[in-house]
Amino acid sequence: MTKRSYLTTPLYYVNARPHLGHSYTTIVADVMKRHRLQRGEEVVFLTGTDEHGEKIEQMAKTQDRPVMDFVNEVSADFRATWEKMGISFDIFYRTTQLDHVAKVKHALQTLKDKGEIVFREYEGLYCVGCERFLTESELNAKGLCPDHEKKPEPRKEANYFFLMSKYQGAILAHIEAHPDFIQPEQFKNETVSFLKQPLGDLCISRPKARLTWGIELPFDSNYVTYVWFDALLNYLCATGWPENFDQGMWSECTHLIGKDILKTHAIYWSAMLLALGVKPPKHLQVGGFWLIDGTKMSKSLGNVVRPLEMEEKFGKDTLRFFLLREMSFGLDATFGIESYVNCVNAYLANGMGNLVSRVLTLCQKNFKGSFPETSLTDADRKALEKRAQTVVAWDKGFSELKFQNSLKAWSELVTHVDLYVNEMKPWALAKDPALSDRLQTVLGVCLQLIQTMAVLIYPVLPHASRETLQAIGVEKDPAASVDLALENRFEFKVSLTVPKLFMRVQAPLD
Ligand code: ME8
Repeated sequence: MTKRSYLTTPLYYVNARPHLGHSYTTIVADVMKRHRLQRGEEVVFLTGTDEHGEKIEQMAKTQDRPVMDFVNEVSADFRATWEKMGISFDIFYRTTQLDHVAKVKHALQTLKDKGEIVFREYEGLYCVGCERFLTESELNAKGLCPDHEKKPEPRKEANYFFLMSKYQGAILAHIEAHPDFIQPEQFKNETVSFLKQPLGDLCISRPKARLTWGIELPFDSNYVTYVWFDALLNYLCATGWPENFDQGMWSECTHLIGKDILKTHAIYWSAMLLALGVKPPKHLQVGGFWLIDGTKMSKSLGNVVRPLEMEEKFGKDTLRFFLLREMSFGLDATFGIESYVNCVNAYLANGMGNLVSRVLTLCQKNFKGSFPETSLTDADRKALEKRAQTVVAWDKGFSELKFQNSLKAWSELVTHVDLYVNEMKPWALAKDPALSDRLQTVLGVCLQLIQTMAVLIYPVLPHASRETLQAIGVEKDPAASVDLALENRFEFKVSLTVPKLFMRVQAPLD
């Protein structure tokens, strides 16, 4: 039976335009999807936008625009950015879509009926500037709101609470019973230590007096739903829950997120699911932050890098390669144009691009289209062994979320072909007509190795992969099956034009 899986990114807030931080998580999901498709799996990939809440309402107000117009525009920008970057999402989910709103209300009513949601007075320190309650630890040394330099006022507000604290033990037990639920390990440990402290209940409503841009509570029209309670449900609703719940799809669900939203996913979401009688997702895979000058790249800090601009400047798919090569999944990494430029030049322009053009130029002059398997020498067979080894190392990297290791193994294959060419000196063989057969074999081995290199890299560099295969006359689609990577071929119709895969680039001077 075909293995099915379900991959999700966070739903991004529409109070800012897509930046490099968002694209990292989205690219990782896309690369994982393409990798799985090549291995015969069916994959549903969900991304989308989170469109309710105070931040968004405020942002629309500052621009003096109707909130719905504003969220439509920014959501469309996210969608268009991912489309232009070749992100192969299947579902683009918006929390303002009507079916979502209805399902969130259904979830709320179900939990209310089960006694999992209660009405309580809440007393705390309220900052009018922030429009929210602050905790003691958020205040500065003078006891003021650090953003507004004002003393927050004690206020009583009645709200609805989801009895999350009840699930503390059950979440811990789930984590223990499923050691690969939260990955990498450090985030599992962080969650466990957080769960060793007392866990409070979750306030899931906002009075309409201070927020209207949200989903109205089905049991009290004076309130709207807290944005996280609304947004997290997207993952489940997209599987057809509740009426057409595709349990198979849900049971193979992986959420890819950044570490900033670990608590909401590992704890709030797990508790919500357990209360609804649904198992938590199979995996929560947590990435680190892209930093600029030592701080997190974020819209509020204004230090953002736009993904499309990067691709336009440095070449198609180069951002995908760079982000996966540069960041060890789960740890922070620093974004720098210099390292981007070095990476493109070293691995793509001088690496893959140069190799393909070197071998193809030699083939155009000297390759007659085929070579017999029997002509392979021990040295050739040894050189070809690297293909299977690279496939194993590549897949191991993916299964351990160590994309860097996969890309390192792949770059070693590129270097390996270069060394094989240097050693076999096809240009010297070409000078002696008596060595013409040997020359065919040497070039044929290079083409077989290039075939492997192109098929393997497909999830990360889909364009360069297809162009390379086309140029060596391999008509099969690398997206369809990874078996093509190790398919032995003794005939290649090399194209008459050498593809220019990657240009050498320079960092802008400014
Ligand atoms: O949190 N480095 O949305 P959001 C790496 N709407 N990843 C980054 C990043 C950076 N500098 N900046 C952002 C929300 N990200 C909620 C989610 S889900 C039901 C609701 C990525 O727009 C990373 O994946 O703030 C992070 O978790 C996400 O964007 C936060 O996006």
